[in-house]
Amino acid sequence: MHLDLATTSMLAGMALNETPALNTLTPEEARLVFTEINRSMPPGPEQVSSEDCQIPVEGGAIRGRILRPSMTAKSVMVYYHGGGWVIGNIDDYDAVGRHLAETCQAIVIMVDYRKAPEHPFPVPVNDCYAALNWVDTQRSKLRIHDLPLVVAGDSAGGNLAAVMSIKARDESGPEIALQALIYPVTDGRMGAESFTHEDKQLFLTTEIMAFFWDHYADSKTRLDPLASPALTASLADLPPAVVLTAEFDILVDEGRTFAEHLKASGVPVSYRDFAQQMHGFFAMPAALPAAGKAMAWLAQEMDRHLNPTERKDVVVVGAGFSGMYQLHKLREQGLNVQVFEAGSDVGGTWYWNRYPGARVDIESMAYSFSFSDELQQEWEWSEKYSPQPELLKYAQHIADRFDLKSDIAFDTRVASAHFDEDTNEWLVTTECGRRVRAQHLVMATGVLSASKTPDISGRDNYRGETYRTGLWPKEGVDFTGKRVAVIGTGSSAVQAIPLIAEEADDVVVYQRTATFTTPALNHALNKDDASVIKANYAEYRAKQRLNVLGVVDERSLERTMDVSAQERDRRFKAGWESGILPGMLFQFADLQVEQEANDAISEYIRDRIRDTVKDEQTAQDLLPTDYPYGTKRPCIDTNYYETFNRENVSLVNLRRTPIETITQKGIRTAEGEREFDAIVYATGFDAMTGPLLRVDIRGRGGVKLTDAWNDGPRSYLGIAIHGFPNLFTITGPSSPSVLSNMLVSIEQHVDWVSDCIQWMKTEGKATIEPSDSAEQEWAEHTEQLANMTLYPKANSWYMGANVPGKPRMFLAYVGGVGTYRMICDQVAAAGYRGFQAA
Ligand code: NA7
Repeated sequence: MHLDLATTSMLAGMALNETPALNTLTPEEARLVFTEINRSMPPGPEQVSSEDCQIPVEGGAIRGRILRPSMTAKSVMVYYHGGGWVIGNIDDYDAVGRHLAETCQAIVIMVDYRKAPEHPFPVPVNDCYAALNWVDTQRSKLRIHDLPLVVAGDSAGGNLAAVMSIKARDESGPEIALQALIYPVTDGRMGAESFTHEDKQLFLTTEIMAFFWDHYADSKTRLDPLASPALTASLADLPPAVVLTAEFDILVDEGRTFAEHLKASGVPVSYRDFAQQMHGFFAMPAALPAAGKAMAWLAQEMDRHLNPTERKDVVVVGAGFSGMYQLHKLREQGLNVQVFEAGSDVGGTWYWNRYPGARVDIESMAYSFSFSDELQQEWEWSEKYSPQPELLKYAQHIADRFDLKSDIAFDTRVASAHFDEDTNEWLVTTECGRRVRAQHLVMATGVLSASKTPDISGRDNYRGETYRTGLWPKEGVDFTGKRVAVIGTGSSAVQAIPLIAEEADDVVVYQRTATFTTPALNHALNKDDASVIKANYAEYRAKQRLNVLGVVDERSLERTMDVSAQERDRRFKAGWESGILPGMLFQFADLQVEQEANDAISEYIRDRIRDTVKDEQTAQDLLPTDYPYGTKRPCIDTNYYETFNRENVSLVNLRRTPIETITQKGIRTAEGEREFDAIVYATGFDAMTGPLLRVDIRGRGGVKLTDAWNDGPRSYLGIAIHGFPNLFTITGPSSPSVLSNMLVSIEQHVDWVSDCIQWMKTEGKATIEPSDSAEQEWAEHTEQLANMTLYPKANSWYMGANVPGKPRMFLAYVGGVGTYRMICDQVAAAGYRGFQAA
């Protein structure tokens, strides 16, 4: 016999204390012993409020206790305590009631029914039924209004709860939404095989059970179905049931058989036998960890029965480009998909980032979907780099064109996603309480969607207008005539500052780290140029897919220091004048690998800053000097450096004069306070992991993703996570993701995930997840590659360095989009090598 360790030591303690067997005592003595045992246990959660009441019953009144949980209650549970109808009372069970209230989020009403032998059957039954009716008729007085009614109990209390369900059905009594039966007594004949097992005679022995029955009902009356519910003619039309038994309990067979009969009668039943547990374990929540687990299971099953859930094949979180394409693709495979989106419309990044100047920094002809030739032929971009409103229109066009909106729930943020091992499904719950079960969960939550709360002291003091680039107001902002502070100088600020400066009276830029940016040379897109690409789009897309960054330009294979200084300058100039993001980086093969090569290109860019910015100190402050070019996300801009030549723009170098605090009127540094009408936080995102970790995701064994990723994100291919079956992350950490043209990476991931889901369907697989070792190998591979580059030299969001306390590691795959695609394809072709499917 393998009894749970905590239970074993508890039994040993009872033996040491020479706790007498209850059947050797009088009922009064047995009650005292039982009270003593309970008194030795710690009390239940204090935050539960408690109020005693009198419940009228035939010939008098009995005590009741109303225990209210600290959070909003989801049900009202009338609880009948155990004790063989002879012993126990609501004081003995106070801790149990409190734990139940908190765990199950229920208002628990404990009923102190009268006990045998003074009050044999049917008095306890009648008391319990009177209490049930009383609760139901006093709903408004008890402030329980429309909450679903649950009857619950353990042992003899489980018997009473089962009997209440039958009585309420037969007498058209209160509507019971659920019966929770904890190792219930169901059959007065005591004939189940488990009664004969030596190793099940713990805490409750056959002799003690006989002692209880003898006091409760004589040999004839105990066969009444209201004493032995197992003998009820029909169990049909009873409320859904949650039945729990303990492995080493003489009642295990009675409970299991009753659950089976309920099920066979068409009653929805959740049944679980708790391994290594003895009778009574559930009522010892403070002493036995298993009791906590059993209560959590009960809460989960209550939830399942009380709150109807919808059933889908796949839940997709997010309706940006990834979520939209994922929906389209899976629908084409005949699957039933539900998408949840926090915003009021599609578009993701392009829905939220509406700040002035927001635009894509990969050419639009490249940063667009290839999956539909009609779409890519018919859609017309107006500029080389499309502005945010046009990108949003593109997203809306796709939603309409492929009729996606009917399966997207907008304004709906997903709160949690828990994997249910019993059904191999994800239970997804939204903040507004919608619940959907689905075999697969696709997190299409984006990589730069969790706007970082700026970690600057005094932020809440400020009385002026406050804006965050990543959460920009839909109606836009008019800065005319205003004094504006911009904090941050990443890509968003680089795009926004020149336009804010054109509007505002005065702009002060607070810079912590100077940025490298090169001219975007944006222009209206020439129709003929677009037509040339469109005529050869298939070839163009094929090139993108195999390119390092997912674009069409090729990286030179030459090393920087192998050419003359003149040739280097010529190439750097060509890069500077190319007007594209990789224009500089693709000039040589080793710019992101060799420090000397990088020094050369970094210095070239610094020279251009010196050339452009007239004020010497400002120019000096704008020079990025403490990280290699390209190791923080390089920017491309329109008039960024030139903007610092404007009269109304100034720069504060926070390395010299850090922000001391935000004040009511502005910002104070060591050089004094400056007042502003508006502060714009362009302070970035909790990148890559933030969007995933802000959802309460729990995998096998209830393991939280936040715990699994405590030391940094781990996944296989950036797509799937060990311990989190059937969960897919589009452009997740340790995939090329932010180091690539996102649209190319999104299409590749969505195609791969869709194929995988199709494969599972064809092969009849219920689950798929990567093995621990495959994940480990991928982590080592990605780390090795990153360490071969200069990336780890920068305190960048690529390294998680912009969020205090975030583990430092390189968050993307640097091996290139093409190589990565080949690896993913090979994994699939080899029958999903590294994955375990069952
Ligand atoms: P980024 O690139 O993370 O830029 C954020 C900027 O805000 C950066 O200059 C930060 O300086 C600065 N920052 C962050 N916190 C502070 C505090 N507390 N004080 C002062 N300055 C601060 O975000 P973006 O939105 O510009 O761009 C994100 C990506 O979107 C971009 O790379 C493109 O891929 C699209 P730091 O460098 O941390 O010293």
